[in-house]
Amino acid sequence: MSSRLTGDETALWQAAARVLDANWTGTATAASPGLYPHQWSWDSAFVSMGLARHRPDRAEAELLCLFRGQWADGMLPHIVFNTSLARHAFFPGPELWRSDRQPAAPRGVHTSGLTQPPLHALAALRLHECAPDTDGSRAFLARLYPMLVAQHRYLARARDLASSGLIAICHPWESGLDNSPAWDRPLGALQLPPTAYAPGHVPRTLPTGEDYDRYVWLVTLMREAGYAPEYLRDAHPFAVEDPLVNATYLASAHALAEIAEILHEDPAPHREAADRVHHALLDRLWDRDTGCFRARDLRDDRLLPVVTAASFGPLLDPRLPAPIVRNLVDLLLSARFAGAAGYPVPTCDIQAPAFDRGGYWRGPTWISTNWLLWYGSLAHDLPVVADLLYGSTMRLVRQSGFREFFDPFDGTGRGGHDHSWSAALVLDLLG
Ligand code: 9YW
Repeated sequence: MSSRLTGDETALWQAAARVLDANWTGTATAASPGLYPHQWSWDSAFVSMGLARHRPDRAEAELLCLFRGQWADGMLPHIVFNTSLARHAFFPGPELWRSDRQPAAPRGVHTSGLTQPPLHALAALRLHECAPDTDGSRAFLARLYPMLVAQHRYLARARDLASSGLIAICHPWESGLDNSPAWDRPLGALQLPPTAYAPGHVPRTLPTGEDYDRYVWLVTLMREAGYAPEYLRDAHPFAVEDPLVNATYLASAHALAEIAEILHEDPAPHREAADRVHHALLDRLWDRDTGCFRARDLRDDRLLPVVTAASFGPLLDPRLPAPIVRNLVDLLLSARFAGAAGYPVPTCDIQAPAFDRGGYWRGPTWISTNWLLWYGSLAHDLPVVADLLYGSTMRLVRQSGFREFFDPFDGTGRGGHDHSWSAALVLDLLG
């Protein structure tokens, strides 16, 4: 804990550390007690950044435990199941994914067959930057580096479905913003067979109903195709290039280059990869007419209409041209986002018909997306935006605790309590 914290900040820091201690399972951190009892991929990246400030040993263990679930082709799954829990602690559990039947999946650990935003190299670099023991942390980086390289190689080889330089998500869960209104159109276009919904699989949390049937059906298709890259490229009905996912990919490619330098490896391939994403983001996802980034549906090669918090993701690109940064800042501060929300940043354009202030990723403010935009704002030397996001995030947790998400107008906490990334990212923000 930093010695320059005020008394109030110290209390907040200690409360956040208590949440991470309580959610530590002995080998990793449950994403949310009760609600999400396993290890989620991008949650773990965020959590390790918080643990780096509190328990550096656990920060390293957290990432290594997650990478135990990495498949032989480099795919880092979005859930690594805690096998010591009851089989039905969470739906969908291992029985939906059947990773045990996939030759590339690791033995002795059950995982999902999807990815999530690849923030892990960025997290690993942050761990190193705040490590008290540089030699020990360099050894940790050396251990993780080949796994991170394999993760990025998988994404470039198997997920650049349009050979555009951008990676595609093949399921809304891969975006991390599960029920974002951005996915309404591609989900609505799916032609589900009447038997697609498996009775008895009752969704246990938001979102529910028809969307959930679609989520499960998409997983079934991927599983039946053996999660094969050729199937994803040629036949899978959901394929979208998302600005936030690609921005995390780009930021992590830059982080990989820095890690390579620390380890005296060649950083050039990682810088070239980041460069490709940089150009492709501008060529394919920047919508000049409306002055923002949008996701591209690869199945009809059109930009998706709804503007969400993910549209600001490219702020994570340190080379984003200044006029585009200005456009994004204007939109972020406008009445469509921060300008009308007492507790920014809402996950969806407030003026969009799909906006829903309590609807999970359809409107509420989340600490994870706030942190990403805060981090991007710092890289572009935007202190006003960075202070706004920092202040809003601190007010949310002071008022409502480390909740899963929050009402963007009055800051009411919603969803799970003691959510791990909410606590971890507050530790990172407090520094
Ligand atoms: C699900 C764990 C996960 C996050 C996702 C969020 C939610 C639940 O919780 O997903 O069914 O997978 O949407 O981003 O990683 O916190």
